[in-house]
Order: sequence, then structure tokens, then C-alpha cells
Amino acid sequence: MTTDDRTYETMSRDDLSQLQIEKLQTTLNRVYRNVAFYKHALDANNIIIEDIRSLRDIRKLPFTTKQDLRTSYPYDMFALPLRDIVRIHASSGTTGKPIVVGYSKNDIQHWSALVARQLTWAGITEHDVVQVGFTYSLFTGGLGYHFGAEHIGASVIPASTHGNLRDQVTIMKDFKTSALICAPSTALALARTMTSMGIHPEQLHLKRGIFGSEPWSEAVRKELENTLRITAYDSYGMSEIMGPGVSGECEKRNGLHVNEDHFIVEIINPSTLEPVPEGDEGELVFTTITKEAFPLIRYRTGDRACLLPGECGCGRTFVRMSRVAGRTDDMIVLQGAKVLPAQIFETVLGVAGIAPLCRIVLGRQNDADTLEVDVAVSSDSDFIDDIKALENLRRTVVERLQSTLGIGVAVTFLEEGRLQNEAHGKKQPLVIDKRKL
Ligand code: DLL
Repeated sequence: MTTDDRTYETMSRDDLSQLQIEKLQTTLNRVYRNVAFYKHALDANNIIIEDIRSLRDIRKLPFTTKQDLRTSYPYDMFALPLRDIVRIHASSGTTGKPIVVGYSKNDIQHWSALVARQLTWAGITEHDVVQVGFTYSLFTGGLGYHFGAEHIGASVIPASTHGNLRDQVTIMKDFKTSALICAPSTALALARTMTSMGIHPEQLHLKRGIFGSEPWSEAVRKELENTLRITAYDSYGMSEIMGPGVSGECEKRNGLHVNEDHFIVEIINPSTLEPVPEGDEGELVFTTITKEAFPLIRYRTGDRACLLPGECGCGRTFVRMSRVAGRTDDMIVLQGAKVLPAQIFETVLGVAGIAPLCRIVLGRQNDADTLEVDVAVSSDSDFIDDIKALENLRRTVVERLQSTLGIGVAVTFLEEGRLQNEAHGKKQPLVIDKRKL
């Protein structure tokens, strides 16, 4: 951690508010000048930027939604021309087009510094060997952590999801990994593989684990700490806001400090859109105040959490958020991938011969999430009794779903009548979540 970081992290709340309002005004000017969506939104709400003088005034500003970002595909929300963009990522889990996000050179520097800051909170230093087990791809997890860990001078192993779990465990053992960064479900699977390979945690050098990108619980934390002999820390973020590094646990591990020198956090009631009373649960809303390429005003995350009252024993003044308690929408987080039931339904509907019905079953096998999609052959199809044709049809559905969602899926045929009964006439897929975290 730099002295600079410590100065920001322990600022008085008054100084922090002043800093936030100044940066917010800069951001509002930037988006008003450069993003047609925001110019229109601010004008339509008769907002004069100079009138936003205190953090309370943020409530006058319009929200930004996932739908707004989808509509702006690919670059309409960018506040800089492409020549100033040095990195592009995209989020999965939306119907149709993904949400594309961009970073300027300064954005990448801030991002790396914030991830580094969070790793430092978890006790990681330049002496650590850090294994990043998130995919290096359009997903922000891999590269986000990679740059952050390099920023503090740690030795980074870009393991990504290379090879199978046994390869990952071998790397962990032979390369003397001391910090593991991945999704909690991946860590559980690695722990199980390690046991099956007859490797005892004492043969490893692991000390710490940073886990995030999907919901997990205190029970999972205990299990990971016991089986891997580590201290485990929660990390939260989302591609639209930046990626990992939005908030994370410090050594006290009692809530995730939000990096408030870069983001303003609010909790709103998702129905009334009004702020909830202090400490109550609601929807997390973030405003970015330093981003140049992809600034967002009052972005509705769809994640449910609360802000924890009181000070943290670590001395940092940044507010803490609780673990994410769930979603306000029906987004499914599965092995770190984000999927909407509607996205599955649309894909199924696109296959000729399949009835417009489906049931989604989420399960867990060997600590990994599983996805099963139950579909029916349309009653008017002429090959209902042709086993070979049915198998081809099933394979087509599997291929389409896997290529849309980017994750493994099992497809089972059920009788159309049975699916119809279960759907109770609704046009949405039924989701059965059997996972127990
Ligand atoms: O998951 C960024 C990230 C990567 C965070 C690595 C932490 C570690 P997205 O793919 O855009 O970005 O997904 C964001 O994942 O809105 C939450 O619903 C969920 N999520 C992220 N972190 C946590 C967490 C990355 N610690 C979405 N606990 C978010 C629960 C989480 N859910």
C-alpha cells in the first residue's frame, strides 16, 4: 500500500465528501459533453450541473440501467474516442448483445491501483506468488487481478483456467503459490481435486485466498479456510463499474470497504427508487467519479446488499457493504458466468422443432455449479418418434446454448404437457435452484 492509499482510506468523512463532490462535478461535465445519452438525460430532467453541490443532490440525478447500456451497444456510452481507449472488456449474461466497456490509460492505472489496494488489505505483498484462476478474456476477473497483483510487485501466475483442475493444483504446489485468486466455486473444486490427488495442504505454500464474482457464504469461507489452510477474503465488483476492485474485505473481514475515492455508493429501494434508511438492505447503486472512458451515473447494479453502520476496527473510513445477498432481477450467477433465464429461453425458441417452453434446473456436483435445461419437442414436429433425429435436435440445443452462454449445459427432453403444467401458462422459463452454498 502506498502512503497515498492510506491517506485516502483514512480521510475524515467530511474531506471524503468534499473530494467526492468535486470529482462528481468533473464527471458530470465529462458525460454531459461527451455522452449523448447523458446530455439527453440531464436536459430532460432539467438538471444544471452547477446545482449539484452536495452529495445529497445526487438524488436529483437520473439512474442508468443495464438496459440503457445494452441499447448503447457497442460504444455509445464511451466518453472518449476509440483512439484514447487502451482496453475493451465485455460483460456476459444479457439477452442479445453484451455490454461493452472501455478503459483509458488512466483508467487502467486506477483499476490496477485499486485491485492492488485490495490485495494489500488482504496482506498480499511483493513477496507473494499470486495464482490468478479467473479466465483471461473479455471477463474482467483475469486481467483485472493480473494487473493489480503486478502493480504491487507480486510474482503473478496467469493460470487462468488452463488445463484441468489437476494441472491447476500441480501449478499451485510446484510454483509455490501463496495467494489464490478465483471464484469461490473454483476454489472448492480445487480443494476437492487436491484431496483426490492425495496432496495435503501442508505440502502447499498457500496462505491467502481472494474470492469473488459470485455469491458465497460464511459456511463456504470456513470450508475453504479449513481445507486449504488459508485466510479467505471476499471481493466484489462488476464490469460496468470497473471490474474487480470496487470493494473488498480488509483484515477484519467484517464487510467490504467500498473504494469511495473512486465510487459513490447508494442503496435504494428497487421499487420506489428512493434511498433506504441507513443500514437497510436494498439495491446497490454506484456512480463512478474518476473514470474517463466509461463513466456511469447512478448505475443500478441489480445486486442486493446493505451498508454497514459504524466504524471498522482497521481505521479505514471507507464505508463497508455487506456480502451480496442476492439479485433484484432474475439473473443467475453460475460458475462466475451471468445468465438471464430469458437468454436461455430465447436461444431455445430459436431451434426449429422445440416447443416454446423450458425449465432451468441449477444444481451442484462435485462443488461445481451445473445447468440443466429441460425442453420439449413441439407436438407438431414430424420426427417425434425418430430417435436419431431427436438426438440430433438435442445436440443442436446443447450447442446453441453453450455458444450463447459460454458454459457447459445438459439438455433433457420432457413431455410438452408436463412443461406446460409447470409453467402455469406463463411465458417465462421456470427456474429451479437446487444449489446449496
Ligand atoms: O464478476 C467482476 C469480478 C471479478 C468481481 C472477479 C470479483 C472478482 P461481472 O462478470 O460483470 O464482473 O459480474 C458482476 O457478479 O453484479 C454480482 O452479481 C456478482 N458478483 C461479483 N462479485 C461478487 C461477490 C465480475 N463477491 C456481478 N459476491 C455482480 C457476490 C458477486 N456476487
